[in-house]
Amino acid sequence: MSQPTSKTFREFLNADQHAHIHQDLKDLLLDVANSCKKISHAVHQGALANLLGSAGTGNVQGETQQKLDIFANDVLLEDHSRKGKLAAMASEEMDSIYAIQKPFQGAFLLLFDPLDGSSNIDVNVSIGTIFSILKHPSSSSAPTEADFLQVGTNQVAAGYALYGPQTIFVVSVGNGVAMFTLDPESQEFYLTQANVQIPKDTKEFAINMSNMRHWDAPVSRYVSECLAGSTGPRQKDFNMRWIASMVADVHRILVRGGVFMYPWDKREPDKPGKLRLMYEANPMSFLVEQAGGASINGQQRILDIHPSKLHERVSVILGSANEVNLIMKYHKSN
Ligand code: AHM
Ligand code: MG
Repeated sequence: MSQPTSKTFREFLNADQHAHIHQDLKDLLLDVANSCKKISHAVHQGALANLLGSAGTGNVQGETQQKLDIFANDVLLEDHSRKGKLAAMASEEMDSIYAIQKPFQGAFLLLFDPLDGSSNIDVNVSIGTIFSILKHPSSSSAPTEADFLQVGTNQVAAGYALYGPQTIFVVSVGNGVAMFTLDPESQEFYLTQANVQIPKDTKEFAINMSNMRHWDAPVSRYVSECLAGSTGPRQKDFNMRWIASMVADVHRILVRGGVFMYPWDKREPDKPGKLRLMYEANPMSFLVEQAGGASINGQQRILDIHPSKLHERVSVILGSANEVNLIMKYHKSN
C-alpha cells in the first residue's frame, strides 16, 4: 500500500499555526500518542496476549478492573514518569495522584481514563484512551490533588485515541480539533481531518434507554419528543445509537453530529452522574466545544464546573449545539 501524503502528528505540531505552543507540551503530546500506539497494539492482540477478561481487582470507584484497564494505565505511567514534562498524573484507575520524582519533574499535569468503554473490551467493540492536560499551578512546590482541581477551561490540550477498525488520535490544543489515523505499517499518525466541525443540528441521539424510568423530567421530555418523530413536536424522525464506549459515541458526534447523554438519574440521587468530570467529561467537552458543539450537565456548561474532588462524577449532555441548547432550556424551565 502507498504511504499517506498528509502530515504526521509531529509535522502538524511543528507547523506555523502551533509556533506559540511550548515545546514541552508538543513533546508531551507526542509521548501520549506513542503510548496510545502501544495500547492500540495490545488491544488488537487481545486474547493472543492474554489481555482479555477481568483483572480481579477493583478501582477507587468500586468498578471491577479489566486486564486492559491496568495494562493501559501502566503504559501511561511508565511512559511519562521519566520524561521531564510532568509534575504529576491522575487516572480513573488510581486512588490518588502519581507525583513525578525529582529530577524528572516538569510543568504539566496529565489526567487520563486509560481504557474507556471497559465493558466492550471482551466483545471486540471500539474502546479508547481519553486524556486531559493542565498546567501545574505552582512550579516550585510538590504537586497535590488540589493542583488538579481546575476548571475545564484551563485545559491546555485534550484528546483521545479510539481503538476501532482504525486507530484514530483526536486532539485539540485550543485552536480547533484535528484527527489522525494510525498507519499500521509505518506506525505513524497521519492527519486525516483538520478543523473538525460538529453540525449544529442533528437527527441522532445516544443514551442508555434501559435507564429511562429513572430519568429526570427534562431528559424524559427531550427523548420522548425525539421518539415521537415526524408527527411529534420536533417534526422529524430521529435515529438512536448507543455504543457504551463514550469515546466511540463522542467520535461519531465529532464526525457527523448528534447528542450524547449520560444524565443524572434517580437511581442514586446523591450521585451527580456516572461519568467522571476530570477524565471523561472535561476532555470531551473541550473537544466538542472546539469543534463548535456544546456540552452541559443540564443546568450549566461543564467546562465552567469547579471540581471539588479528583474522582468527581457529573451528568453529561454534549454534541450538536442547537440540540444541547434545547435540552438546557428544558432543564431551566423545569
Ligand atoms: P469506563 O470508563 O469504566 O469504561 O465507564 C465509562 C463508560 C462510558 O464509556 C460509557 O458511555 C458508559 O460507561 C456506558 O455505561 P452503561 O454501561 O451504563 O451504558
Ligand atoms: Mg471511561
